[in-house]
Amino acid sequence: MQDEFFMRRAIELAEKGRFAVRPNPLVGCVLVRDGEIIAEGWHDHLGGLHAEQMAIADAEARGVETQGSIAYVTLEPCNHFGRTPPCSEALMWAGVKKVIIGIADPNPTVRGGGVDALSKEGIEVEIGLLEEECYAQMSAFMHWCEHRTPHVLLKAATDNNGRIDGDPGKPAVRFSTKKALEMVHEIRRDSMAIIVGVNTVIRDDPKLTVRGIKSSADIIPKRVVIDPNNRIPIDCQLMTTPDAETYLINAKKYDTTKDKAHVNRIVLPTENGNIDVKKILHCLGDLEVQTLLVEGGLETWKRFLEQKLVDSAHLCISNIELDAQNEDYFYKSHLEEAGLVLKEEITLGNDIITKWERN
Ligand code: AOF
Ligand code: ZN
Repeated sequence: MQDEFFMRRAIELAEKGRFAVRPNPLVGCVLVRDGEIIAEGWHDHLGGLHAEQMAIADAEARGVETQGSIAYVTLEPCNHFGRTPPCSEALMWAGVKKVIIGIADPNPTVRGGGVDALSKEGIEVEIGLLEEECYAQMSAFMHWCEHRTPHVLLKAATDNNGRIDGDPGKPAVRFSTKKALEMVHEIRRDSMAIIVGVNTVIRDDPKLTVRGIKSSADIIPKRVVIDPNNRIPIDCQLMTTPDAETYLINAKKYDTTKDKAHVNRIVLPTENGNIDVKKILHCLGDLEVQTLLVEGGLETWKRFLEQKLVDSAHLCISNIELDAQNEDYFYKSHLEEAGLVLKEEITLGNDIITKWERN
């Protein structure tokens, strides 16, 4: 029970690095002696100390002896020289007698190495304490290590008939509550990239930035447009505002002399005029994008859903009626057919937000 208490504290500490460490995982560590926490650490920002090293430095700074202590760490200590020297060595050097680990590190560059290196030095190692909680906290990193593609979240908003668009040039759906709009920006902030089809850019000229909520300049999501035939208007917000990197997925090389510095182009092959979304996911995975938000429109949602590439979805149904001339509809059944299951339903004023997960 005591062990769980200490690991829970390590998980709590890891949370302090949320958004600032990606694409690295959230990791926390406590050093314990005689049943008491003597030092704490967490991975605080990309390129910063790893959790174990911060905990050791914390002890040193306060003149606390680490010899003979037990380390509780949410992720297997690394055993490689990356942005920082190996944590396995730091733990040995600190004289830790035992290391209790939440979950093994599936990153191919460090896999298994940490546990082996510690065991070889005669340090006792236990693995798997509160593994599920540790996994959940690092799920984006874990998913990416396993598949080398991002976790895909689809976000759609409709009126109460399932219509998705009203007047062009205005936001697709005017949510009836401020909280619902804030949720949209929260899921943008939680994503490392946001993808739309070029038709959405032509129609709505979105900025695809995080606004109106607490955020950080370090975590600006990339903006990605599927645009095989280079139809993007040169004067649209994505092309003219350098607020975030913009990536255009094209089917061939185009003249880029008019592109601003924040615009990047990626050329991918087409099949029947379409770029395979699976290839886009691989490409984004190579750019270390671990979480992708699919914002629309209908064509783009369908392409991801048809290939069963959507891992979770948020569908907001607002109690309003959009322009009756519009014929684009999106229903819960689209999600069900793609293997998604309803997990949660939240009512915010006149908006109903449903949350879906892959079964
Ligand atoms: C640890 N403790 O606190 C973290 C670990 O780029 P680097 O050098 O920071 O290394 C990143 C990799 O190290 C990351 O992909 C993951 O495998 C592991 N993260 N390991 O021992 C930590 N954040
Ligand atoms: Zn490390």
